[in-house]
Amino acid sequence: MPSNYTIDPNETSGLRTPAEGRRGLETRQTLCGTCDISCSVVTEIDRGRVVRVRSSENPLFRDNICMKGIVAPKAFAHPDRLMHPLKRVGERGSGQWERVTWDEAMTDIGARLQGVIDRHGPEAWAVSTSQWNTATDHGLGRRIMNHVGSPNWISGVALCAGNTAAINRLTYGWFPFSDFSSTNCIVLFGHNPRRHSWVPIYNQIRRAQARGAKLIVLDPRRSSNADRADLWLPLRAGTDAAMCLGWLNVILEEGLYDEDFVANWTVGFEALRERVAAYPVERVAEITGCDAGSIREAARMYATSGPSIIPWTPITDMQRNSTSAIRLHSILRAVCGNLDVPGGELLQGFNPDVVPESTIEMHEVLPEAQKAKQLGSDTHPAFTYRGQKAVREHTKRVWGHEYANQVTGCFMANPSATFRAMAGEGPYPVKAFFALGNNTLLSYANMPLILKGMLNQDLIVVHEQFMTPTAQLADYVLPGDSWLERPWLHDAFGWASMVRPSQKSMEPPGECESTFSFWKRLATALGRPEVVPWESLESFYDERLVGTGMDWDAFSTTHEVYFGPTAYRKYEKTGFATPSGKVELESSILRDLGFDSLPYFRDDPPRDPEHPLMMFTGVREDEFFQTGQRHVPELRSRKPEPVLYVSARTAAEYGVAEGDWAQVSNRTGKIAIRVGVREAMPDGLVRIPHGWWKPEMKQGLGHLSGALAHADAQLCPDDEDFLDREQGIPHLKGIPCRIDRLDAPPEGAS
Ligand SMILES: Nc1nc2c(c(=O)[nH]1)N[C@H]1C(S)=C(S)[C@@H](COP(=O)(O)OP(=O)(O)OC[C@H]3O[C@@H](n4cnc5c(=O)[nH]c(N)nc54)[C@H](O)[C@@H]3O)O[C@H]1N2
Ligand SMILES: Nc1nc2c(c(=O)[nH]1)N[C@H]1C(S)=C(S)[C@@H](COP(=O)(O)OP(=O)(O)OC[C@H]3O[C@@H](n4cnc5c(=O)[nH]c(N)nc54)[C@H](O)[C@@H]3O)O[C@H]1N2
Ligand code: SF4
Ligand SMILES: [Mo]
Repeated sequence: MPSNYTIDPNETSGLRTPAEGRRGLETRQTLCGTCDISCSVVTEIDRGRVVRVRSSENPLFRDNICMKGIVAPKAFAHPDRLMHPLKRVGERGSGQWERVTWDEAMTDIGARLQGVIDRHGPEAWAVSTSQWNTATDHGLGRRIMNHVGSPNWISGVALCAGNTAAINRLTYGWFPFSDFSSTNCIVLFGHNPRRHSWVPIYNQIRRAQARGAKLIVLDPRRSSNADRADLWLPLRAGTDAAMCLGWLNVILEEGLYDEDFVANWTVGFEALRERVAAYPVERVAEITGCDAGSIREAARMYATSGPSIIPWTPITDMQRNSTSAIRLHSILRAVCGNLDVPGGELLQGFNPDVVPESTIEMHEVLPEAQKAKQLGSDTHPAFTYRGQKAVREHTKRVWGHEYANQVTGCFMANPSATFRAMAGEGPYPVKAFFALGNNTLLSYANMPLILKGMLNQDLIVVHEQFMTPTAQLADYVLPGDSWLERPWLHDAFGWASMVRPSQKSMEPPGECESTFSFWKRLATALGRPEVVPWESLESFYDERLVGTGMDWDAFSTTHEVYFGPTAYRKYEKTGFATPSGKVELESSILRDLGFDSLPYFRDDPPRDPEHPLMMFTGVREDEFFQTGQRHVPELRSRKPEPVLYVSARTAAEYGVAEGDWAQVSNRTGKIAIRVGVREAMPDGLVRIPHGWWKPEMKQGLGHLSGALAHADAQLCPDDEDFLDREQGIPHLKGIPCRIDRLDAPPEGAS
């Protein structure tokens, strides 16, 4: 995710802090890419290899490092690291590979992709990537797809910040980021940063609390941030939208909103008031399971302590009511006067000196007829080209860019619709699938459907560092470099206007290459070398940095962070980038798309007696980033097995105890998992960790290194009842399930 680092507005740019290596070792100023928060770190290099990673000395970034960053040099030097291009020789998923050269691989990939395009049209090519991890894609994948004619790009950002960016734009035209530095009140809707999980945000919250800022946490579980909060509301999982409606009810009824801002800069206030009146606090208390008194207290605290922030949270990105919940956060920010004010929610735009990824992507070359074919845009349009069409001209007017693609999430295909098309159940076939830095099988809902879709492909290409379950099903597995082995220009994905360089620390091992190089090779293999004209990442950066007056070399050796002076309340001059030019409390865009123009709460489907428990996936484990790192002994030894959490009473009720093996199942699938009894869990709720597979277990179809037995995606449904209406993203925060004790441990258990 883009960095929510808070910057003193009086500074202009943070010049590099000199970093001394131990024993005179060479150092590089780098951004850790092991997870998606990109901590500023220093690498120490001995005889061409990174031997140590430590946090930057710069006061802006000091102490931002976790165990995954520290262990990265060992993790990337692991003997299982993919070093050479591999071509499948047996049946798909048989685990039989032949080593080939990059040139052989790319020539064949180009020809086979062209064959799919010739047979089925360019829309038959889908790509799934994680901009977070690969980090050097820089929009080049979109650029090639746009030139070739495919709109079917999906990403993990559909469940994480990318979709939030798209939904925020519906209300006020841009996705703001929170100013922790001078805020008086922080509200965490579930979000739970820790010492080893997005440590920069953890540190910012702690610093804000130390200078007196209030903290409100909404979490069904007594999380570590709940423990340190001024107010903790243990709401029922999946009820965040109802909670926000209750807060608004209090805020509007008690007149705690910013009347001037509402009068001058919003539309739809009366309609909102009417909607909110349908959610009196008593009703909200019933829905959320929180007492009415603390709901009122929290609403008042947020509205009256200002400036207050509701930092982006992934929790409401993954709910049945996600669009309403995200809109409600936006509406709370706006009516309480927190937009674009110091200590509030900053709307920054792109850095004017640096060419943004949105420009690189060239969405303007994809014909409207191809945009219209984007999968899912007919049923769940919110973050597709169709859903975002109405903000295009206004974004151009206010932010200077028609296709501003914040957090890469504003013009995506719908993942579930894409997997259905891959499985032959869509409006047209998808027959070629590329995954770059994304363990697709495990990283969306409904793994059985994704598997079916992958088995129905004519061509699968995976660019990876390790032989993941997804890679095991590919026709070609291509070895990716790591963040230690490439330069990187981090433009905060258009979320903030801050730009940071990361220097290359060492040469990639074997034949590992960057995604930049992959896309450049693909453009050439498709007979379109002019689409990626830059010779190297460095020359590409030289061009993007022209407006700074520096080339990459000068920029990366002198700057650790680059930003301009912060201006506030810019909307007073430009208006907001919405059709009305105001904050749309009632959304004209959603109305025109055929949806409710006001936020609402849709309750769970009726309980199913076969599956009496509720589960949510998440609560990231400190040791791993998403589906990664299970191969790293230093980390895995701390957490050898997946573990669910339940309360003591729920464990007793279902006949399981701490350390037992259990089966968790529902109508989508089943997994085997160890039981952990935790006081912090409410009764009846089960927490399932994300992304489990075991690299040491048997590879290939039928096994997939334990992913079939352990991945949370086996339990996440994506039928309509469990999809958000407007975006079509899956509900991962309130899925029915049951727990049964297993008499014997599953295969591969330690
Ligand atoms: N079922 C389910 N799905 C989810 C979630 C969930 O909780 N449950 N969480 C969602 C969230 S919050 C997010 S952010 C997304 C995350 O989705 P992603 O960020 O795509 O994460 P992963 O799918 O774990 O894939 C990362 C893969 O990239 C590889 N990799 C790492 N660095 C590089 C690199 O530099 N180059 C290349 N080529 N490969 C690299 C790693 O080995 C790993 O296999 O998933 C979302 N999907
Ligand atoms: N070590 C480590 N750090 C990571 C990651 C990792 O994989 N490992 N992943 C990174 C990524 S991509 C992301 S998106 C973040 C995610 O990290 P967080 O935002 O912290 O999300 P989770 O850890 O999934 O869950 C946070 C809290 O949400 C609560 N919760 C569950 N359901 C609900 C609900 O319906 N409503 C509310 N209000 N709360 C609920 C849970 O009890 C939990 O305490 O972590 C990032 N940091
Ligand atoms: S939190 Fe850890 S893994 Fe993530 S960027 Fe920072 S050091 Fe790297
Ligand atoms: Mo995420």
